[in-house]
Amino acid sequence: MGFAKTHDILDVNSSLINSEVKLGGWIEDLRKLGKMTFLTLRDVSGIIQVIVKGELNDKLEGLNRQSVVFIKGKVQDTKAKDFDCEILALEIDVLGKAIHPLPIDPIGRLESNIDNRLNSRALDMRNQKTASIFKLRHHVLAILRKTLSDKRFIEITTPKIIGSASEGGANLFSLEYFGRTAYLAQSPQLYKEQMTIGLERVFEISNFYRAEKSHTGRHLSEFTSVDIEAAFMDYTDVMNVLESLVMEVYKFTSENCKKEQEEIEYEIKVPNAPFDRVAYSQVVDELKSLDQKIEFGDDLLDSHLRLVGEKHPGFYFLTDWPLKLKPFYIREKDEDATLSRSFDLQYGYLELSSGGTRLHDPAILKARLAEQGLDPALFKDHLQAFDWGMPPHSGWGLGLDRLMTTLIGIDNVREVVLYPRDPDRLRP
Ligand code: AMO
Repeated sequence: MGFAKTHDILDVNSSLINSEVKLGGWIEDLRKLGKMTFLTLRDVSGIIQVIVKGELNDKLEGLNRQSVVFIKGKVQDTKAKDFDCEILALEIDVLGKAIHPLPIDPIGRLESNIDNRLNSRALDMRNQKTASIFKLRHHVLAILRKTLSDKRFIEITTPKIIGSASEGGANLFSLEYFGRTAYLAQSPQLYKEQMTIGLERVFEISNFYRAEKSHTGRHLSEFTSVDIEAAFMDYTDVMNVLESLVMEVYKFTSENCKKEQEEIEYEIKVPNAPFDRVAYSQVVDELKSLDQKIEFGDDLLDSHLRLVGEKHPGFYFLTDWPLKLKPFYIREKDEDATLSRSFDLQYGYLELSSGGTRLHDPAILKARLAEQGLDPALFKDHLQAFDWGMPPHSGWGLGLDRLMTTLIGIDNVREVVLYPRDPDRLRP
């Protein structure tokens, strides 16, 4: 009979009664009642009841749930209260058998732990809860791309295999590259900055790599980063871009992804804007008033951020960090050179993004590299662009996986990543 569908199940409704349709999908349930079988068939779009009568039942003999079948049938009225119509099967082809026992129950009736689900991720995707998370992720990516394009940002793709450390950090994976050592990029930082000299406003949505031995719900060795860089913008301008992107993501998914919200049993609530802007110095004062041992210039520890997050739940910007805590490319504040034009976007205790205004004067940038103990010679390729008319520019990097966890109210990034990579997980 072939396997070209005439419809996705979502598009089969009572307006098609008496028409013939060809559907392909997976058997979610099989109930035999005498000479008749009630089969529920699921595809990516929905679920429908199929009635199998007479000799056609032989095709179902010994067939397990979750096997993939192709069914030609006639649309008819139904007595089943959950369905608008049903299919009377005319022909059935079994296209692929599911061998039982399956490693997890994809219907989700029997709860499986996250490790078992990740080990069988493709099967887990038939669980409507899991599928809905990835459909939501798809919509988030689409709305991010659309919103940035509307703001005239140009999408770029920078190399992931690089010849030297892009940000000077130690958390790089190295690999053998035709007899030399190469590294996996930890961020597109230097490339996106360089692109502002020709494209002005750029963005990238790609995976990046961090060799950190972190075992938390928010760290992965491979994560998806949304990055922007914009010429002629200051850090406050790119904060506004970030805020409007987050708002668009929440508004779009809350209004347009009702079915997904039902499946994950979570209602997406649009946050209030503008987000608070809280200076680092204010946070230090707040922590001191809570008897925390912290001085201006100290980095915020996890325990600090938990307390700050209790005081500032939801989205807020943490701004104006001490310059010495920031990477070499961040610019100081004119009125106080110990402070930087930088910010993190926080969701309670969770850091979602960091960014700032960059240094665009090559002499100051070289001096800053040296101050931070980095060898300017290693940044030769990058620094040359600063002699070709480098505009003032600002940008940020946003952890997409972390943003997804806030959107759907969970606390483990592994739930929103297809095949997460962490120090313990390299397969499947
Ligand atoms: P930063 O290192 O703060 O900044 O990273 C930006 C954002 O990326 C996400 N992120 C991670 N998510 C999951 N697992 C990880 N291991 C991980 N590491 C980072 C976080 C974080 O806020 N170049 C700068 C950005 C810029 O200034 O443009 C940078 O990479 O959500």
